[in-house]
Amino acid sequence: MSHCADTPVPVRAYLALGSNIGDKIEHLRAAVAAVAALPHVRVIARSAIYRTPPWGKTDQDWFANAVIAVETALSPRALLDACLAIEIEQGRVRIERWGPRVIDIDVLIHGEARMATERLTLPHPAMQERAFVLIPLAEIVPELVLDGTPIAERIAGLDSAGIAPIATL
Ligand code: A4P
Ligand code: MG
Repeated sequence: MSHCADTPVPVRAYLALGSNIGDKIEHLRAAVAAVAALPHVRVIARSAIYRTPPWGKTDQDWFANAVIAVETALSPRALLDACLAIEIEQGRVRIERWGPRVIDIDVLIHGEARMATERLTLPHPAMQERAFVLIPLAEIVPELVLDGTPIAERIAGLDSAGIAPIATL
């Protein structure tokens, strides 16, 4: 098989989804449908939807969280911009850091990409501290190793209290 120089080889990327306003489950499902409709993006795996206690800013409603795997020819920046556009389309308004949100879509990993720019840091810098990200991620890619540590080992070192699957994505 050959590839044209101007046609990037698709890479595997992982996206984290979160919602804690209104019909959370429906918001996650709508976001995945929107991701699946993007050109040059194919959804290849989806975790369950998990109910998770609020992290960081704890005086807010529980979250619905999930992770999907995609295969994409989009660059990291193009994929991020597409995710941010979906957030806006679904009515996200940024009020406060870590505050309530209709939908949050984070790019966790994009192939082998490693970068730290003003717009985008990859792999996502906070994912290793967040059971609400790693538990759904481990469901779809249990063999993942993060900076030399198997994902299950990472999860074992985190507080997973109150995190449980509640629906299919
Ligand atoms: N950005 C940089 N790197 C990335 C990346 N890898 N993926 C930039 C996505 N965005 C990235 O994001 C702000 C900017 O980060 C983006 O415009 C992009 O250019 P944001 O989502 O608007 O910011 P935020 O969500 O208000 O702040 P922050 O720190 O990103 O919040 P988090 O980390 O998303 O945390 N508890 C539970 N249980 N479940 C949750 O989902 N989420 C949060 C928010 C807090 N507590 C939670 C949950
Ligand atoms: Mg975000």
